[in-house]
Amino acid sequence: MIDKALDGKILSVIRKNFDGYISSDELVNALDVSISIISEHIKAMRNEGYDIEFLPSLGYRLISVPDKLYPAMVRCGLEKCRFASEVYYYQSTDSTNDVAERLAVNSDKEGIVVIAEKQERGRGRLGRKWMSSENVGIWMSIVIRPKIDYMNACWITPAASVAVATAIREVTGLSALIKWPNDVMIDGRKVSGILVETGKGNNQLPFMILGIGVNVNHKLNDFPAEIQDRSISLALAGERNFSRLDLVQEILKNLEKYFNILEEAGPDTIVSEWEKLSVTFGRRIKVQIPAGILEGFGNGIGENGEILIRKDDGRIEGVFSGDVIIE
Ligand code: BT5
Repeated sequence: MIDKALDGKILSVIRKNFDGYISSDELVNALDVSISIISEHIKAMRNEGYDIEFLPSLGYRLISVPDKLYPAMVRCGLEKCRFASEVYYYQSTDSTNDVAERLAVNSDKEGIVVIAEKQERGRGRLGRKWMSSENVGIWMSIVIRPKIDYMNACWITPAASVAVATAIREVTGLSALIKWPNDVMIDGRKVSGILVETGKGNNQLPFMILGIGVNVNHKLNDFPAEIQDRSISLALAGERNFSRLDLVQEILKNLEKYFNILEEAGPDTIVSEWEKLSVTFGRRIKVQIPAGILEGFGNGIGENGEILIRKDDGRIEGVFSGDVIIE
């Protein structure tokens, strides 16, 4: 029986020496297990797509990792990140939010991460579908237990949007912007969506599930025809593929950063980052609300996370739920 946790340890030791070799003796000393167990693991890892070279005179060297979001790779270097305490991986599942919720109900842990290469029933808000093609995107849910009071719960989605847009900018250099309430856009098309759901555990402790979808290496045909004109992937925008692993890790690091700031200092930083990244700030927009359509100029975000619209009569109106349409 292969102990998968050892994969992560082997990876982090070999990865530290990314440019060089690590001898069998050094691996044995660092991991405190026998060389036969280590070589058995390395064989299994090669079968999963890791390219690990071995030269008898020098030892092991990591040449490349597979384009998969395996837990050992996601956690490598993030061992202390509060949003990567446990990582669960599926080739395919219904919705990572549902899996995360089942795990959260029986646990009091924060930072349980569920990742799937494909979702059969990925969802957005209000029962909408989220298209989750296989092996090209990030379909991930994180159990969060933010230490904030009820009044600040409205900042969870903006904080997550800032974290995702910032991570995309850092890894790809692309100009990702935020469209209220939960979209990340590039070139006016949606590249990422965020879905926050709440629940209560068997221990009565409340939790939130932060579901994040990012279109990474999709070609146009990976999107169903009905959303091709509104969607984009990072690869389509940047004209090259990007590492989903780098993006996942950067998103988790930025989530930790912005949630820590939110908890320690309140929403001011989230508001200013959000306004810097907002696609609607100062632009003419329409907002679809249950009562119809509201028109005006985007005027930022209010103190309870609502979008502010300056109407043509000069009055400012706040909208708490709806969808923004940019003219
Ligand atoms: C969202 O909802 O944007 C939230 C999406 C959250 C998806 C993640 S993936 C991991 C986790 N597990 C889940 O089951 N969900 C979360 P909303 O704002 O309601 O937008 C939904 C709309 O976006 C749809 O009605 C489509 O028009 C459009 N859409 C669907 N799939 C898309 C995609 N892959 N890329 C761009 N737009 C898409």
